[in-house]
Amino acid sequence: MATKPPMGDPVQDAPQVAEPKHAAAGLPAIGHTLRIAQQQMGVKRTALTLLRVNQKDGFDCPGCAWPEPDHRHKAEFCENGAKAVAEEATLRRVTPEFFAAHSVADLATRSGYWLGQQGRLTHPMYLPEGGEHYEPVGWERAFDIIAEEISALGSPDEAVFYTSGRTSNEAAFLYQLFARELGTNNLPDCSNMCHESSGSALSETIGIGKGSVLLEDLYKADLIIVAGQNPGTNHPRMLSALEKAKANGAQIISVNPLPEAGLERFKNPQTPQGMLRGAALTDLFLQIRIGGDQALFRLLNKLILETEGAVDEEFVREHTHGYEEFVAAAQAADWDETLTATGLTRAQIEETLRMVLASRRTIVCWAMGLTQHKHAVPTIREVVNFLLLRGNIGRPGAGVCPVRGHSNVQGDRTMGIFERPAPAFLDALEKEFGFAPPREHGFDVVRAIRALRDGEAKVFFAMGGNFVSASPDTEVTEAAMRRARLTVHVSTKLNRSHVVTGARALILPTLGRTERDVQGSGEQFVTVEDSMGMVHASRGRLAPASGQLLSEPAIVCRLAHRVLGADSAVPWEEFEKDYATIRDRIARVIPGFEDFNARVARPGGFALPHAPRDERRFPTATGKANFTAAPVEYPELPEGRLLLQTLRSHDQYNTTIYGLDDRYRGITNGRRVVLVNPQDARALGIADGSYVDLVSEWRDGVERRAPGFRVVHYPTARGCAAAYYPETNVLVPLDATADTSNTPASKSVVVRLEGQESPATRRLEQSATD
Ligand SMILES: Nc1nc2c(c(=O)[nH]1)N[C@H]1C(S)=C(S)[C@@H](COP(=O)(O)OP(=O)(O)OC[C@H]3O[C@@H](n4cnc5c(=O)[nH]c(N)nc54)[C@H](O)[C@@H]3O)O[C@H]1N2
Ligand SMILES: Nc1nc2c(c(=O)[nH]1)N[C@H]1C(S)=C(S)[C@@H](COP(=O)(O)OP(=O)(O)OC[C@H]3O[C@@H](n4cnc5c(=O)[nH]c(N)nc54)[C@H](O)[C@@H]3O)O[C@H]1N2
Ligand code: SF4
Ligand SMILES: [Mo]
Repeated sequence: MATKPPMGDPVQDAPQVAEPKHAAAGLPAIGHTLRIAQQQMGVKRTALTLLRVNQKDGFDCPGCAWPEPDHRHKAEFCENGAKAVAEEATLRRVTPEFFAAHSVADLATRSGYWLGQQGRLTHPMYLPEGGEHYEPVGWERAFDIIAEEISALGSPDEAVFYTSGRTSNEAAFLYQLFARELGTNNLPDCSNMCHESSGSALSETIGIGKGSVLLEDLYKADLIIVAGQNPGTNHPRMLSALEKAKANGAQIISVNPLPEAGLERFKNPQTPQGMLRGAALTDLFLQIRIGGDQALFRLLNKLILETEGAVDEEFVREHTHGYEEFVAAAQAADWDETLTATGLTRAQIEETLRMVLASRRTIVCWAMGLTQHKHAVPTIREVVNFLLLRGNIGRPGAGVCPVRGHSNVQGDRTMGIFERPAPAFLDALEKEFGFAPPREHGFDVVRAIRALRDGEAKVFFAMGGNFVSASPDTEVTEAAMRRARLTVHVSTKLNRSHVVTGARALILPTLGRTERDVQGSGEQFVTVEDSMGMVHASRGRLAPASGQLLSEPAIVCRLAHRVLGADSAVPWEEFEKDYATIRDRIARVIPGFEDFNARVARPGGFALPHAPRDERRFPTATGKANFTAAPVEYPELPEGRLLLQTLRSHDQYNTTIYGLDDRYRGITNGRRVVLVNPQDARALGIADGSYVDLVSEWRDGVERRAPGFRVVHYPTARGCAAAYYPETNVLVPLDATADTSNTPASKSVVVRLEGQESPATRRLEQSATD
């Protein structure tokens, strides 16, 4: 059986390169949206479906977690939202006949792109021990198999329950309830690889692991700093919000090793002027070296402290703790060290300071460019220090804005998908349901992989996602997965995690967001929480992709009922019949959801409480907002090496590949590219267009290699390189994680580039010798 992750088809993957773009959206985006959507759905279904995205009576966009504005247009979606919808609402199907025609070994040689392109899963499928093909299986038999393997475990802690961020609040609440009633907190989720560093840093410093701004705050800000985020691709409608903020007088600083097209200029497809000229968004671009952000904010903090009247002393006195220690650390910040760490000039930092001091209301937005580093948590804490100094938390137009990834990743966490649940949450569960939930912490993603690798976990269950492709150290993760007794995936689409299996495996096909969900009590809706803590309903309208699909809540209810049996303290059958009964329980267990059913019935939903934002109250251990004073860190780069960040192209949603283009970066028809600064490339003797292997260097001495990448000379910061995830996950060592949050450090991988002939030459040579 093939164990190596597939390289992608070399014929298909033949990257071409043109000049990067300097503006995002506009007419080409609309054409591109419709083309992709129509290929998957046809013309009529495209029109009907897209008109329902993000409408108050429609479904929540399955793309990112960016919030919807209160006043909605007819077309309330972006290009990448449309692609996410098309991916789910596709008319292509993966049927039992498909699995009969393709063995698991065959599927394991296909690229992730190919697997995803096959369409929606239609039937529960079972791979028996020693089997070569998945076979159709009835739902009841599938639940029996899971129950069999779970009851054979020495302890419930030998099972792992992963969640991706698309799962609804209702399904997530039931899923964690099941895991905990079974007796484990092994609830790793995609957040562990994503914004965990933000959650860690924010809970400690402001007392809640979520952002403190609402959409209106962006419109009131004087200064918005966007650090480590590429909204043009990953949160496209954030550009409309930034455009509006600018029209209201805000200035924007972007901090990024790459000049990202969307942040440079935005052509709003919803206005005629926008389509033509577009608006310049970034006022100041700080082309920072990878991992230099903590040093940058530390020096800015020192400079603020040195400026007469710049500190909001009243706020510091009334609301914060740890100031003296922080001041001492900030005073030690050093210009030379900061210039080295950031690659910026003195003039750029002075200009930044001028803009910071001119602003009375400042917001910092960030995403994976800050969270996926060894020192991600202290970096984000330094951002908090920066905002606290000038009282920029808990008043309009100011605050922290970690921009979340998956459309309900924040809601899943609110519902208790967390391997380290707060005691108060467990107490509330215990009181409501009358069983004693386990108190020991469970496995996060990295620990779950180790446990599977070491034979300590034997059953792996995933509520969505694509664990083996999204996780670091692909070869280690795949080997770990293959040691499991049973792997189970609740999924909409085929992906690599279905073909790298334990001894037995199940695929449980489920409804997507776009689809109608009818249960015993009639048609159901679910709820989601966006990146700004707004909760609202999502109601699918399309007929399900197949008559065999069960909803995620139904799958959990039936599984729990089967595994826990009559002893269960939870009315699983009632929950399956009527999701309003689940919401009644959520209302009693989770603060902020009081009267949930009534409030979510209102169009647009409601905002969850956020003490720092609403009342300037900081529910931390000290009862105040905490300044922190960690030592400044930045990555060290050995001679002749580059620091590689692994990021998203414009045509992908995490491990789902929509197409082979990255339009704004000028790359088409291929994904195996590595972007290198031309001066670095010259110094290393690597020509534009040449082919290299990426070899990662880590202290364990294991060679991790990703072969066959085309070098693209690209204006990234010096010493830095960029290549797409998930092809490069093979390079990210399992043990290379962020301190405190344990998030894989997938934005700072030390690599060397090793020369190689181009695949075309290799093919020619091969045919000459054949
Ligand atoms: N279309 C689409 N939308 C998505 C996704 C998708 O795959 N496709 N994924 C969703 C998910 S789950 C998430 S988490 C978000 C991800 O959203 P992003 O975080 O925007 O995604 P990345 O592509 O990882 O981009 C990271 C950005 O940080 C920059 N960066 C890298 N290292 C550093 C650094 O050290 N410092 C600074 N200042 N910048 C740095 C990179 O150049 C890049 O611009 O998007 C969500 N939305
Ligand atoms: N090197 C590197 N690795 C990374 C990152 C990086 O920047 N660099 N980013 C990390 C981040 S931020 C994240 S969030 C993770 C993402 O990790 P995951 O969330 O595990 O991965 P996705 O690719 O989003 O999952 C896609 C799969 O979800 C399933 N799916 C889609 N919709 C639904 C649904 O409604 N219900 C169910 N049950 N299944 C559904 C489909 O089968 C699809 O194949 O990857 C992380 N990995
Ligand atoms: S910005 Fe995000 S949530 Fe909004 S339409 Fe686009 S992909 Fe969907
Ligand atoms: Mo994410």
